[in-house]
Amino acid sequence: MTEPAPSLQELEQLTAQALAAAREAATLSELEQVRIRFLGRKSRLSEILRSLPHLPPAQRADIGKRANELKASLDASLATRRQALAAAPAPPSLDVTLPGSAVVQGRLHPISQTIHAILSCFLPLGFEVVEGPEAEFEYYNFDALNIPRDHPSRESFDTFFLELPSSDPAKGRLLLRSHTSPVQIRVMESLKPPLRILVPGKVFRPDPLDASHSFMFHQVEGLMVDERTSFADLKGVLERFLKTLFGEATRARFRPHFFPFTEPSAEVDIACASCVGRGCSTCAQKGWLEIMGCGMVHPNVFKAVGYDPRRVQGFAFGMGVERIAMLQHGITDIRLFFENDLRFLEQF
Ligand code: 2U9
Repeated sequence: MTEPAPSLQELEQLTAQALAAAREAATLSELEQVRIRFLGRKSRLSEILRSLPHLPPAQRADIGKRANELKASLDASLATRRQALAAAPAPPSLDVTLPGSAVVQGRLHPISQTIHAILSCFLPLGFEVVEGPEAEFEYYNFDALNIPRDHPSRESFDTFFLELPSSDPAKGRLLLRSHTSPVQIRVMESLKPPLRILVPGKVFRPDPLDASHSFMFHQVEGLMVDERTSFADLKGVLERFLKTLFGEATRARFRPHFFPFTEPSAEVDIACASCVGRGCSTCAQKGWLEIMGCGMVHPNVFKAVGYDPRRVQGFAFGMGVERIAMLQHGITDIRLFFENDLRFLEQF
């Protein structure tokens, strides 16, 4: 390919371009690119210098002189710029003066926070935390807990059956557990007394969804078994728990109740802190708030796990976590916990 004939005008343009590029190079590697572009073997200047012998003698002297001047002045500018860049401190790769980007900090769901608060009340009393499966055999959810097939309280819970073949047909079908109590049965089957355990977890009941009911909620249950565990121990432990969770001024009362798995059984109320017993909307004008249920473990439950009810006694208790979290925070609708609305969750 024949190149265009060089002219003095072209050399002037090249000079201006090359010197500007050398001045503007911001790093040593940019400067090297400038050198290659304007002085390299494939550069226009090298081409011009190579073409000198073929130029008419009249132009050769002028073009040759100007081309060599360009080469010399570009060499000099590159050298000056190279020295300046080498002496300058390297541009910082991290600008510590820039404003930082905020770290979005996560937090525990309010229900998890309340579960932790409940568990930590019992840990100093020697209780340990155990968890178990949410899909449970009928045997553990009902029979071992003294809830026989024809018991009315069984009918209202045995709905969430799983369409899975049971891995142990002798223990019945599989269903979503209606309480965490089957975990205590599993623990007693594998450990000898004495034991003190706490069982937090999700439970499932066929309740229609409204402001105070959900088909899924959380429980914390507890169980203590020893050779001489009495109802006095039960009262002492639960009164300590309620004072630790709700404040030392908290007063509790135990009302007789019925549960199939405990005998005797009681429901536990605390004096309403909002109205101090006078009656208000929080306590439905009763002055007392129902907080939990409890009782002495039924002898049939001990028999089911192979404990001798003449040698050991125990107490058990259970509470709904959402109800307690609602009382702690003044929340009036349980559904808020499960909607994943950050405007709600970020308040806790
Ligand atoms: C075993 C033996 C006994 C657990 C107990 C309660 C009383 C109770 C309710 C509170 C509100 C359930 O979430 S709720 O609706 N629970 O009142 N639970 S005694 O008794 C047991 C558990 C396991 C082996």
